[in-house]
Amino acid sequence: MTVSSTAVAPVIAYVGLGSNLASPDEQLDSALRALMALPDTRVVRTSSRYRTAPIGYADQPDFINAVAALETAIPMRALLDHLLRIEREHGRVREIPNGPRTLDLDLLLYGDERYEGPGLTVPHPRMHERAFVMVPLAEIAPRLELIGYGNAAELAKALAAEQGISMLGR
Ligand code: PH2
Ligand code: MG
Ligand code: MG
Repeated sequence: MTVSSTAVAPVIAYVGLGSNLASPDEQLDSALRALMALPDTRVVRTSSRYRTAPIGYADQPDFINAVAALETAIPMRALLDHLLRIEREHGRVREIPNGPRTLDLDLLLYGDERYEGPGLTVPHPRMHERAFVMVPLAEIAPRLELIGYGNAAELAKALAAEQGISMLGR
């Protein structure tokens, strides 16, 4: 399938980054370079890195997580295709759902658009319940409002108190 890449008016998109295999910090360094190389895109904020306990499937190493804000004119589905390509270029293989991975890039938000289609729901349907997403997101966008769930900083504070997460710095 080909997805139209005709540039759209720039939006701020938020991307969640995660890795728990094969030198996670280097995976995130390399993934950020790949995001910076995207056409019609500027990486405008990147959060600190966080060490986070695995959620969903417990028997795997801790993750390193972060969130990046992109100002991008790439249409939403084309941006998803880029994220999946970058994951593949980092050796991502899809085995166990929620299982260990070299690189996970999740499209969390795309402007204020709401979208439900094959393989993609925006806003990301579980982001509001995950400290490993909300804490780095709130670090770079504390005043963001998640429709139906409230303010990013307040959500992050509540989730951080109940799930394991610790800041590692850059
Ligand atoms: N990603 C998942 C499932 N569980 N847990 C942590 N701590 N960090 C993740 O990025 C993560 C997870 C599915 O993508
Ligand atoms: Mg994910
Ligand atoms: Mg993913």
